[in-house]
Amino acid sequence: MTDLIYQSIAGKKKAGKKSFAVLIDPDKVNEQKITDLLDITAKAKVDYLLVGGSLVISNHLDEVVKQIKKQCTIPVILFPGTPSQVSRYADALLYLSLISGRNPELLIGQHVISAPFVRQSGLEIISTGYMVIDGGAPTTVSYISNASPIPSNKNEIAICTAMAGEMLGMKLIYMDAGSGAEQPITEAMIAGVAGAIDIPLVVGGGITDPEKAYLNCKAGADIIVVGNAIEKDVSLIKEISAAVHSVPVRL
Ligand code: 1GP
Repeated sequence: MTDLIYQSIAGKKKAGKKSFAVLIDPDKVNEQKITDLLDITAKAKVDYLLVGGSLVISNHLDEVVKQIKKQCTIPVILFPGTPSQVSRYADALLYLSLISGRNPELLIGQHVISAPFVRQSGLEIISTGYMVIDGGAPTTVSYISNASPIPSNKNEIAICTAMAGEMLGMKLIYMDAGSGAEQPITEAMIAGVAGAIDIPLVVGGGITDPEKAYLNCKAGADIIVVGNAIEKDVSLIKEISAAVHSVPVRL
């Protein structure tokens, strides 16, 4: 098993470079949509494609990933909401443990069940401390996970949770306000968490414009993830990517 994707993520962080990841929900795409999306993502110099969702109903994950791999060279990272969302055709998988929740199934239970076939997939596994932050409205992830999100103004809880995740050996922290969140994560919380950990920080949920993406990066996010907003307006891909990549390098 290689760790090329993680090396690229960690290398960019070390160089002070910010990255932009587009989230593709397999339920919301067909062949034509993927082709159109990939054309735009390649031109916009998107760094990563995340594939997954908290509730994937369709069963064409393999086909979606295969098509993406055939049509572009951007690394494909699985972002699975359930253990069944594994495709060996991807480049890597975020092995998410919901460290902000207190549901043992999502902390370790489902990992135990899925461990043999995750290993068998040969995918690069990126151990990820997944933290759900209250985004102002109940989202699929908070309902499905049956776990309360961290209140949006409790920065110290987020900071301590991320620190614990890092000390437990996780390689990434992913702070998520949930897809379509009404309020994205505050810059104050992002800055607090980024200042408390050395591992790369991924931020997503409810980011709908380039300004917010830029400010999140300045606050300390290393990778910005956007899904919902670009499903509605694909022209945002170019704008958000340009904003993320324009953040001055700070070592
Ligand atoms: C959700 O962080 C991702 O898990 C992206 O959220 O769909 O709101 O961009 P949006």
